[in-house]
Amino acid sequence: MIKDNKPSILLAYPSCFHYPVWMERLELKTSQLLLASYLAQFFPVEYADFEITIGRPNTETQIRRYRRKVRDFLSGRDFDILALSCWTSLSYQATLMTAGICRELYPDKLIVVGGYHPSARPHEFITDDNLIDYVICGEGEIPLKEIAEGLEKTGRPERTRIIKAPVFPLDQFVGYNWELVEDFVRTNLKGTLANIYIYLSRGCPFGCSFCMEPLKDRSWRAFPPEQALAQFETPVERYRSLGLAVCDACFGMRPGWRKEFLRRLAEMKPDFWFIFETRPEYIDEEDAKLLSDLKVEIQFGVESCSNDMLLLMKKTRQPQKFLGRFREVSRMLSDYGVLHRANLIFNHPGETRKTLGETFAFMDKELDRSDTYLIWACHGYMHFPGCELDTNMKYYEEQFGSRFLCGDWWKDSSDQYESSMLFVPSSDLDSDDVDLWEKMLDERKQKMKRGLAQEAFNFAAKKYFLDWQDDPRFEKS
Ligand code: B12
Ligand code: SF4
Repeated sequence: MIKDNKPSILLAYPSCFHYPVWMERLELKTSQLLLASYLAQFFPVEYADFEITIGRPNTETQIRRYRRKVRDFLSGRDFDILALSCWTSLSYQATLMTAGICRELYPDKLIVVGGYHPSARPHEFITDDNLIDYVICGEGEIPLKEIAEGLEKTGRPERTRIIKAPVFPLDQFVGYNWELVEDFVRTNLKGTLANIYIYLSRGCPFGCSFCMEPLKDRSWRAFPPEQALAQFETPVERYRSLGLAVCDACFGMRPGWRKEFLRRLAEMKPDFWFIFETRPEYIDEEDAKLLSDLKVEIQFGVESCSNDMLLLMKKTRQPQKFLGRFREVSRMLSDYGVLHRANLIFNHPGETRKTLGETFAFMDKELDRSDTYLIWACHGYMHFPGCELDTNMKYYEEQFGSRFLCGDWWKDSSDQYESSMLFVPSSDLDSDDVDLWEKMLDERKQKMKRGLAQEAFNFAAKKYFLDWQDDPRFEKS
């Protein structure tokens, strides 16, 4: 029975199946906490995360155990709405299984799903038995509130309804309510969070081909700088965190906001690591100076150093300018001793030997320098649904001979990490040449170590390239 027209919401992350254990990340799901913090103003909300409490099942036996544990958890639990966060496509199978268990136990309870996969593929949640009541595409705050408010009157809809969420407006932003996860962190994570991932803004005006962000509202909305900094205080003190990563899609897009935020951050002199990802256009010398006294790592989504690839990736309309800016900013950050990382995606559809050559030629110029603070983070393209590339596969197949061999991998029981990369970027990089980028990268491994300043080398050896710790240059501290 719903009490005082305030249905209680169980907001759960169902975990993911068939994802390699070595990729295990047990971070707190802060986007889910942010959603819970908003809803908790109006309704009783419980936060659950089966990835942390049950694990990531990979085998049939582990999945049977998962089913049993979820059933035990839901049995006799007091909630009116089960809200499942199918945050990425990796959680598709776990979401359907958890919804199924809930339905077996409680034919009348409302089940809602939201997150990136439902936003990308809402129809995949429509089943013959109308297992799920609402599928929310986009930001969940407003639709969930409206659904909960109407529940007593309307009950379960006859058929699954797909709802396109309106943009969540800035004037309704609320800060993180850490009380909602206090028991959870104490019971399941020994009361500590070594790294905290936090969101201070939403929205990104760009439309990169491989990214799902453009499916959400593109308008940039941020907590005012003072309020943004206040979000750190509780978790850092309470959970003895060593690092705080701002995970915004487009950190610091507005110069006025960024400058005030960084000035206040510098005044705060935090003793934790501060990590954020941004674009080279959004860092200037004034920012670098402010950051130079802090423990900071800036990550740049450079993606490729080939003009053709950057255009194809829709990263920028002016690739030469973009790369020139990155080079300039990176050298300036090295001069100020600020650690920074360039993220590159290799084998994006359309990649050829020529574009690989262009990227490595750009890298070589930077690798020939000494005492740098630039770390290269290189990864092969992973195909996730919902981005431009996913809707335009035919174009890439016809234009470049790309071959998407992964199918709907999120429905399979093979290793989903490997499956999402089953893919040929172009007819030029088919067969044995699919791995050419890895070979070209291997040839540069020594240079990647040698060019780094001592501090940057130690940092990279501790965080990214653990085998570098065997290098005589590594200094333990
Ligand atoms: C930050 C981030 C991370 C952080 C997460 C930190 C954390 N603890 O929260 C880290 C680095 C750990 C990460 C890891 C991965 N990520 Co990531 N990540 C992002 C990123 C940049 C930002 C998301 C954001 O801005 N959130 C802001 C908050 C406020 O919004 P939100 O998360 O979208 O949540 C809202 C809605 O989704 C919705 N919602 C969420 N849950 C629910 C539940 C219900 C019931 C409802 C109604 C609504 C709802 O409401 C929320 C509030 O408005 C996105 C997008 C991008 N630009 O690249 C990718 C993105 C989500 N990541 C992606 C991927 C693929 C991954 C990895 C698989 C990468 C990898 N190879 O390992 C892993 C998987 C991690 C996992 N555990 O499953 C993909 C997912 C694509 C897909 N189709 O599934 C994205 C979209 C990037 C892309 N390629 O387009 N990621
Ligand atoms: S990759 Fe970054 S810049 Fe590009 S659309 Fe996604 S969030 Fe925006």
